[in-house]
Amino acid sequence: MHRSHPPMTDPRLADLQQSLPDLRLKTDAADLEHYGRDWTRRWTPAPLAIALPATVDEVQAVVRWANRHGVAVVPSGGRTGLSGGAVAANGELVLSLERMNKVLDFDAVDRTLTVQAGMALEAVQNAAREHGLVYPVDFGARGSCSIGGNIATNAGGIRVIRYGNTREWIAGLTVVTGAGEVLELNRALVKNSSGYDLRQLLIGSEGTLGIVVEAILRLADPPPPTNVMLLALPSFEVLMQVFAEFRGRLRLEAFEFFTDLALRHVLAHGAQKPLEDEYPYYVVTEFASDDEATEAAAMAAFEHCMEQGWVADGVISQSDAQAQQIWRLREGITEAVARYKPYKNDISVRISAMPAFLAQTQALLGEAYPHFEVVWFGHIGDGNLHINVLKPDGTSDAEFVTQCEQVTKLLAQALLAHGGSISAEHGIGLVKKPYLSSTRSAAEIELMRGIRRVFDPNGILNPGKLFDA
Ligand code: FAD
Ligand code: 2HG
Ligand code: ZN
Repeated sequence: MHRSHPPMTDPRLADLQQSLPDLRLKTDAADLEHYGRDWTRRWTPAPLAIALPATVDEVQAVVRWANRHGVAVVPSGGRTGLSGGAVAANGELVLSLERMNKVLDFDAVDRTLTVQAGMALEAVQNAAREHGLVYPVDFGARGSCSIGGNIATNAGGIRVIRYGNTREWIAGLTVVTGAGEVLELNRALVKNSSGYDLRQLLIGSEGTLGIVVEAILRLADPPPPTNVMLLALPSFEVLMQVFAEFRGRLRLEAFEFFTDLALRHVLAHGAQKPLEDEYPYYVVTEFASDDEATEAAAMAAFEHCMEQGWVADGVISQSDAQAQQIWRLREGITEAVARYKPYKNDISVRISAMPAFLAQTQALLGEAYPHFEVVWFGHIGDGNLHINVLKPDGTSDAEFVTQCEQVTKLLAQALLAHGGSISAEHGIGLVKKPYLSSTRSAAEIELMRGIRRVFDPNGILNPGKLFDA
């Protein structure tokens, strides 16, 4: 087996290598660059080194070493995060879970899959399928994001409307806290009324309380056969009416939206044009369709929306390949706009507050960004909008971010007024840290700080992320 043991000039690393001779460490410049950044690409990577443990014991030993030397540790999954949570730009040790990527157990009675945290989401989905069940959390980064990262951000995705967020599917967790203790949380119990549920506290904690090393995942029955429909809408105002109509008649698996500008970028990136004409707004919806009655209900919903003038055109998938083509229009947006270094907003309000919030936000952004391309899309059925502002050629990165942050302040105020959230599913990380108080009260943030001190008394886990200590 090939193993690289780079010369450890830093005495702290020399100590780590000496106390854990089998631990894989990387310090090459290319590795520091690769593992030091996530999808945000805003910060210059500058980690001390990358540790790639293979066992829980190694993770624990690394955390104890970090406490002894006062070295910050950045837990790292697939680094597909969009909020800078896995960025290491200040001499931290990146602790990558990528070698801990195996299925540990399947239990047919409990209907659970126990996995190591570095396993990719797609590999988890495939493993569940091998047992005739599904792990239903799903989104575009499935091939490269890790289950540990999903848990640390409480990831959402395209099927939340039916299955909820990652939180719903975690039956148990093994974590190494910032203090270096190993905790086994909930152990797959269905009922457990024995005090604080620390498992839930760890979910969405963005690597600031503990390192998730293993997870027991609940699995679901496979969904019934589904159909996918693309709907073209003449205006934003009718979006929620179309949603109500489809939700009222069908068992929805997904209800997603995007604008014509999003579509143009995805088409320019290689997707196939779905409809003859162009329209300002589009919806992709997937719904159970396993008999004539559900097919008739889908047609009735479509026809009703056409009669009302809420839908102008549409197409329904006739094959799996066509369903995938339709999904590509929605799922391909993030990759298609990546070259414009977008400034991303990931916001949510209660579904019932969506129409009023949409109207206010459209007006606000129309005024604030007259010269920027703004790509709107998202999980509208969950009250979650992604607003990507594209950087124009010729504007420097710093100037662009400064301008966008002015607008985010206004957006944060609107969210505060509507009781919404500045981060629906991507996490706070570094990107949204200045706006946390638009979503959480001062008292809540102070309690979170206190909790962090209990789990991580020396503040070694992901310092500077989520909030400042
Ligand atoms: P990373 O980026 O490596 O890390 C994210 C955070 O988790 C960091 O704070 C990190 O320190 C922490 N962390 C990572 N692993 C661990 C661990 N084992 N223990 C403790 N902390 C850990 N997100 C959605 O919610 N819904 C979507 O629909 C969605 N679609 C996306 C589509 C694309 C194309 C891309 C690029 C991203 C998308 N994302 C989406 C964002 C991202 O994929 C998710 O946030 C994902 O959960 C991150 O997983 P990761 O393994 O890449 O985490
Ligand atoms: C999605 O829903 C992801 O496609 C990514 O959450 C959103 O790129 C984004 O802003
Ligand atoms: Zn999303």
